[in-house]
Amino acid sequence: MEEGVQTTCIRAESGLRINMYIQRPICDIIFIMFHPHIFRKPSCNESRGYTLFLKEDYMKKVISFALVLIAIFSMTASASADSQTIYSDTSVTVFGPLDEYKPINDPAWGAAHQAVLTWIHPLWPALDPAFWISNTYYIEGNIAGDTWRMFRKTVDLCENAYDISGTITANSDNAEEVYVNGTFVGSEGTVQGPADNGWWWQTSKDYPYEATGDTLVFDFIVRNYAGSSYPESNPTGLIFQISVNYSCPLEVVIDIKPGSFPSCFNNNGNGLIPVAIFGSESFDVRDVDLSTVLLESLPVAMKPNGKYMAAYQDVDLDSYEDLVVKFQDEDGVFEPGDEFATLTGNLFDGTPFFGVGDICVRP
Ligand SMILES: [Ca+2]
Ligand SMILES: [Ca+2]
Ligand SMILES: [Ca+2]
Ligand SMILES: [Ca+2]
Repeated sequence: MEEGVQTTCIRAESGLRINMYIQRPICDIIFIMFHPHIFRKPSCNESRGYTLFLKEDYMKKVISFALVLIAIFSMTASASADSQTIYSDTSVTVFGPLDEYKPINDPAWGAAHQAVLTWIHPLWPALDPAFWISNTYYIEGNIAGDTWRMFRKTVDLCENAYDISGTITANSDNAEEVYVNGTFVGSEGTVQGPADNGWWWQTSKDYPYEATGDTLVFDFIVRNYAGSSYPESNPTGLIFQISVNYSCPLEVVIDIKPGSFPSCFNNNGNGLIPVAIFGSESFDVRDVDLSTVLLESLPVAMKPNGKYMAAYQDVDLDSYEDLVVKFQDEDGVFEPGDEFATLTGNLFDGTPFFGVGDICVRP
């Protein structure tokens, strides 16, 4: 991804949609500022950019604000490659302690709390710039027996992220189990069963993982072995570094029922829904593999002769060829009240893409 802010504004009939390639903290600030005016939750992603969907009555104000933003952040913002590195800090949530082992998501873990920086044993190895964290600075309460804590870090990637993999490097006092999106990926020390009192806190362990999903949830169950009642002689904590490598699909511009707004159709389980997929300088619609295109779960409809209902034409007269595909509506795919539908597909080279368009479903 090239440096700088790349901004495109698309005037959807129902409002304004702005894509900006900006850094995550800026994205978060914008979301807070515009929250009452956003009609679709934005995706904050450094590599894919930030997509705002704004209500119609707010469009004019936003246009001027967007221009200011471009001026400000074109100096500082840079899009990253599709990778992130996450370090343990106080953004992690923590559950427990419990005095017995429970699996992740067990109701016994109770409410989540923010992690705090914990007292650091002088012999614990560092993993800069990650922090040793726990639920309290000093270990508390029932330290005559073993205790278990669960730590959770949630990482947003992008819509329809794919090819997700990375390595979790973690260390804990005394033993940990590691999960990604609920799947066990490894452990060090004995988290369940009799404690073996190995000095597992001396060493970090690497946990390679692969995953699917727009969001990754990393869970760590950490067991502190029973020890003396003096907090500084039997501390507990977790430290980790997580690399995440992933790819994001191309986002393309579509118009469901091209040229008409609202884009209404009857929810009667029959009839054809046309969708325009707009080409651009960087997106040649002839690269689209029609056999992979779906509107939600609907494939492109076929003609009696076995060919796809698809036509190449310049719908918006911008001199770039567009692709109009038709979908046969089916019961249960759309419901009255649905406001958006997502079109997905692959290019012939396997690159996935998606686009979101407004819909209006007549009962
Ligand atoms: Ca360890
Ligand atoms: Ca300990
Ligand atoms: Ca439309
Ligand atoms: Ca066009």
